Amino acid sequence: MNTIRKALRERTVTLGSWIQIGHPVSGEVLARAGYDWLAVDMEHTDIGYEGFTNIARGIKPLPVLARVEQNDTLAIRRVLDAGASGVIVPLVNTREEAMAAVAAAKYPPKGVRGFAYCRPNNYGVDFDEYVRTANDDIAVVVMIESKEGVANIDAILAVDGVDGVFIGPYDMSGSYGVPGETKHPLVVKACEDVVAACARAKKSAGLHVVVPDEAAIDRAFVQGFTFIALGVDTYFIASAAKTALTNARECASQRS
Ligand code: 3PY
Ligand code: MG
Repeated sequence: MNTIRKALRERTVTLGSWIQIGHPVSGEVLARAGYDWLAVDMEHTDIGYEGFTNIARGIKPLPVLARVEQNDTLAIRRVLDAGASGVIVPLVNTREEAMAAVAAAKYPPKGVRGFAYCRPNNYGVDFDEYVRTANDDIAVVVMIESKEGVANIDAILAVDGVDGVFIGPYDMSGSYGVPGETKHPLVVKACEDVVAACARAKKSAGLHVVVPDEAAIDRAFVQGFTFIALGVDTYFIASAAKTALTNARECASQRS
């Protein structure tokens, strides 16, 4: 079983980060920072399959997950064929949607993933071995980011093949009528309900700590999340660039 699926199933803490820049350099830089895994966001960016494949090449051997653009059989198949260690599937609201995500990620008879010579089976050289192990290796994480998803959380977690869930705090806040207020009591309560359901189902609870300040990271640990994405490559650049400029302006004003 690949390290990321094993960690999800054993509920061990892993720390990842989030890629929205469609160039391999961003993945290389984050991979060398020592994260346990990286996720490439194909839902909210212009990163396509070619971009994903090139980023995955730069990240290797670190596990790379794809946040696919939607819960779609072909979208999931294509990132797995490009070498994703697993998928993070947005906006999963029901048991049936969770079942569809799992089916897309698994070869028959468990699912409907189509067979092909592709990057993860060494373009066919290791086809038999890959087909034998892929269903056990590929991680499936479904995103809970709506009121409906929270209401159906037990049924979603009961789906065989769902290795964990991942909360999208911003969409969650929108769904509860408090857009952007990720610390609003309604959103906090929704997160707590999801974590409690994960504990009951013995599956991993994940969170994207989009702005990873110390307080937010601590809150994620206290709440019981084990699968945690820290920041976004674009946000890291923006915040470090701003800090450098603020420091420089402060130095300049003290000298004038
Ligand atoms: C959200 O906050 O909705 C997200 O999808 C974060 O990744
Ligand atoms: Mg979202």
